[in-house]
Amino acid sequence: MSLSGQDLPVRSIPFLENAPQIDGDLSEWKEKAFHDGFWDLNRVKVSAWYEPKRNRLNIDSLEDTNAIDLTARYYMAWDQSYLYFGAEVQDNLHDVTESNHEPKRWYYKDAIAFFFEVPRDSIPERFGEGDHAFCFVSDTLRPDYGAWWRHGNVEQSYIEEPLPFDAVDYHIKMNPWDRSSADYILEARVNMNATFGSGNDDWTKPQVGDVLSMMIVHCDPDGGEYGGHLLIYGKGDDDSTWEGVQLIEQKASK
Ligand SMILES: [Ca+2]
Ligand SMILES: [Ca+2]
Ligand SMILES: [Ca+2]
Ligand SMILES: [Ca+2]
Repeated sequence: MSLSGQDLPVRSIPFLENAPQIDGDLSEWKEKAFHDGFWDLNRVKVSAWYEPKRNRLNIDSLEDTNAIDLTARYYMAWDQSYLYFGAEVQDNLHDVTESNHEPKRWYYKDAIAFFFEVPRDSIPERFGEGDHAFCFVSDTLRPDYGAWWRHGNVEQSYIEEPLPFDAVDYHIKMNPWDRSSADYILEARVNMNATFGSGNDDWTKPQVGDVLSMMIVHCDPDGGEYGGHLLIYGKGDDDSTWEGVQLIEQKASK
């Protein structure tokens, strides 16, 4: 859906001329990508989508509350085939295991999920047709649930499955700045035709001007139960709370 005038979203995802190497080093594309600074709980608290029940981090009784619990920068870009994702994360505790593990429970582990509705509409839906979440667990072993796909189609909502092997590539690099063994960089790409286009006859290749909805969910349980979450650009699974974002041409080089 193309919008114009006052409906145009504030945020935009730039096109990449050269495909990045998915190797855990974002330097070749991060300045050409969408990014808007560091996010932590204090910044989310003053955002329009802040809700204290969902947006919170676990405070362990033994935790140094002056240390960084979770701070991250997120990057996004696109080309004809892929959406590209990057994140540079400062974290105090690496936590990718849990006692009630199920493949779909990325939200109980250190993980970053990118939610999209394609194309954006104004109908409130919860993982119905057009809603997609691409969820990456910060596990360098890359288990088969490590890159997860929650989505919907005409008949069914909340379809939960691993991202198809040939639709995704990602790399997790731990402790990239020799600061904390829980710090990590995520670099990933997801094929749009294999996900947005899956089972959708109306799907057409992405073009400059296309408008999507998006939200980022960053999970940080740090040894606790479900609860360590930052929700950015949205309020939860209701896609009508997600912010609009437009695909644009490449950023002018500096
Ligand atoms: Ca790279
Ligand atoms: Ca943390
Ligand atoms: Ca919708
Ligand atoms: Ca953590």
